[in-house]
Amino acid sequence: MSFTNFSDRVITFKLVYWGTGLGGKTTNVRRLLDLHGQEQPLLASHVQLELGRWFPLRAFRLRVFVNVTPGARVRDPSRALILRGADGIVFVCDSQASWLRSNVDSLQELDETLAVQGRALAELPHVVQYNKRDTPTALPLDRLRPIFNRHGAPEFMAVAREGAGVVDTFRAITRMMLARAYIA
Ligand SMILES: Nc1nc2c(ncn2[C@@H]2O[C@H](COP(=O)(O)OP(=O)(O)OP(=O)(O)O)[C@@H](O)[C@H]2O)c(=O)[nH]1
Ligand SMILES: [Mg+2]
Repeated sequence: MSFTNFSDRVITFKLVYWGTGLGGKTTNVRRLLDLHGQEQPLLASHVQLELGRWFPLRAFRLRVFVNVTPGARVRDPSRALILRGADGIVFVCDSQASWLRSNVDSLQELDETLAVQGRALAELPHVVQYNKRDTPTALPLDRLRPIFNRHGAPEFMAVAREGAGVVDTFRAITRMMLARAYIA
């Protein structure tokens, strides 16, 4: 849940990158740290990005706690803990054909974990990132979209390793979280 500190004039969000193991979640976050001139921790699983002031809430500085879920196949209860109270979710889909099943499992686990927490993806700010578009077996968007973007969320193609699509993805979800913070 976003938190507004009126005396310091900072709005804080919790953002979660969710997706299959090796899909490129940590690569996204490391790129974001570089772009914001922040140092790279050993593990970039839980980092804090200082964004400055964004239109239209110029009176406040934005701070985003970015959390990356460990994506290994085995179910890990820490993923539920990380997800709890998220203001926004980036679902990172590995576009490679051989990863289709893994992506499906990951999305199903996201749905189930949210349900246990009394929430649903359809009602949460979220975006879908189709990563690894540079790989030879990357599936066409028409194939991936019906499976991984059932709620018509903003979606982005990415080659996170080269930085492509990383910022667009992050800006979109941050705008959605910001809008939710003062509208809803
Ligand atoms: N070809 C290609 N490789 C990528 C891309 N993005 C990330 N990778 C590589 O994919 C591997 C896994 O990336 P990570 O960012 O560690 O993936 P992750 O989702 O954090 O994985 P877990 O921490 O295991 O859940 C690394 O070797 C990255 O360099 C991409 O767009 N294209
Ligand atoms: Mg990782």
